Amino acid sequence: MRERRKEPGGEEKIDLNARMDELAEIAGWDELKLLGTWPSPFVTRVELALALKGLSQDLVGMSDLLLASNPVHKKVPVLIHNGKPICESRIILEYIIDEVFPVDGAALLPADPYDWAVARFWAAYIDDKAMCPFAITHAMADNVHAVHFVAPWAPMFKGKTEEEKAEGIKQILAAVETLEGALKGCSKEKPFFGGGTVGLVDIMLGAHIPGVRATEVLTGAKIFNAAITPLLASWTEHFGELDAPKKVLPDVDGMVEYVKRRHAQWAAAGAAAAAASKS
Ligand SMILES: N[C@@H](CCC(=O)N[C@@H](CS)C(=O)NCC(=O)O)C(=O)O
Repeated sequence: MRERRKEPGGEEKIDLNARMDELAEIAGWDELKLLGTWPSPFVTRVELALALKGLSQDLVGMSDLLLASNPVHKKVPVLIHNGKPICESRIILEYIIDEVFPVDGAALLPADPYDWAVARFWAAYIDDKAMCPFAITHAMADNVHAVHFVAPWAPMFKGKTEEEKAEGIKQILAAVETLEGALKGCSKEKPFFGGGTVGLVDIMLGAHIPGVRATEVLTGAKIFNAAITPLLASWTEHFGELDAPKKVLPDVDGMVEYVKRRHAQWAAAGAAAAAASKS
């Protein structure tokens, strides 16, 4: 609301900050809409960043709006900020963190440019090399679902032999050990990759915690193992105690059920396709 105050004995004075807020409200500058699906870790990242910034948004499911907003990849998340779409979770995080809401809530990127570069390096490592228990590919047109994995998770789930699966697990554990080293370097003996508070890397990796836990339940493999990666094990605990993850992270049991259901659907679809090709 516009606030006016009077100078003692003077004219009515306009409070400029309140006026800016009022204009933003009229122009809809702060309208946020998040296109996403449960339990996508990429969507969860954005929800985490928004929650950590104290921002709220409407979550909108996959629809024609997705095709219109992200015609290149047709993937969620898409953040629509005042009618303008921003695609790709890491880019959305940087937009939320750096570009548009830099002073709201906690700082999520380090002030020091070198630390910032290091944080971005590990954010890319998580996406490109280390993490993605599963990502759901949703073919919008015919509603056929398939799944694609980020190496080295494919052999773990899709390996045809026990040796192939064991090799997948070995590669995942090697990536997790690399992340243990990253945490040691970035945290400077504090609990998070961001130091005393969570930052970009914590959000990127934190969104995968439920998927990792669900994978542990489904495969019996211990991925965040306190005996091998103690820093990451205590990081998951500290992270899970924060309000934003408590509010936003999907629950592990629900995820396990979801993956089982999806796997059954894909198996049935595969069997039906094989039968059709024989007839
Ligand atoms: N690199 C993308 C990955 C997003 C992604 O894979 N999203 C999945 C859901 S987990 C999706 O929308 N898939 C739809 C499709 O592939 O058709 C990001 O970081 O935003």
